[in-house]
Amino acid sequence: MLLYEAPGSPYAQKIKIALREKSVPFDVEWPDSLGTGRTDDPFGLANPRTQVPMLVDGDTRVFDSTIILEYIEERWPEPPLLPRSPADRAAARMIEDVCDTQYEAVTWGYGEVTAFGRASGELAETLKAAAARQTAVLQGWLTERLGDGPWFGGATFGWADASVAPLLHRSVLNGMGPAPDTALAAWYRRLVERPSVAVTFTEYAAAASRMPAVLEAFRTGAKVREYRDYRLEWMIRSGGIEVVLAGLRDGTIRFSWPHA
Ligand SMILES: N[C@@H](CCC(=O)N[C@@H](CS)C(=O)NCC(=O)O)C(=O)O
Repeated sequence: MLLYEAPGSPYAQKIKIALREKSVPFDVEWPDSLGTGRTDDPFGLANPRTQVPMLVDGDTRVFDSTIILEYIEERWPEPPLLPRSPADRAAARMIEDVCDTQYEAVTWGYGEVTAFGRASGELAETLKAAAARQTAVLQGWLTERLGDGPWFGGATFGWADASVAPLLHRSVLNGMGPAPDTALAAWYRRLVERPSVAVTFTEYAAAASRMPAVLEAFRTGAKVREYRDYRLEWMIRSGGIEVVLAGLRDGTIRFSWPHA
């Protein structure tokens, strides 16, 4: 089984954590064409959206991390990542959805400023301040959902924990982690001890050595950043419409498939 991924992708990390929790062996490939929108290689031919993660299981090809997570849960039911009761299952899925949409967009937007250099001076400060405010709101919401339990699903690690993990980790690395005396901070300390998570985060850290080449590919135009749905909205609502307009003018921003 093959997982197309990028080690820094929180969506891919969620899937790797889930596969490791279920002890399912898999190979990974970071497609060279990622970020180009090209559809003429095996990755692009199998997934016209040209987004990672994408799972190849024999003849089955699955894109979108939520659909992949559902596929994994149904194909390898043990140990289950979703809780049993309909209400608890809905709670887990809501946490995943908030992480995949609102929370991911905040961490991505912060990276557009700090790693990809999309803004400088006052605009950069405005965007970073928006990211900090929104991160605090989202972490407050997650803290309420966590309650007193060791994990989001209660006594056992599961679906919601795998979904929150990559994003809270990114916030911590960005200096926007939860205050040390909070339940969310205690959850994070438990989380990083978990083997499925520790390996996944180690792979993310190791990929830092490849980031200069990736950034250079975006600088030269070999790759073009995809501004899709929540990410585009984040940039505009946080005060960065100039970033979007400049990116469109200069050809350093593209939208999602279909490109016609
Ligand atoms: N909704 C998708 C989003 C996946 C996504 O946006 N992945 C990013 C990497 S974090 C990607 O592959 N972007 C394509 C590109 O930048 O060209 C999912 O949950 O899998």
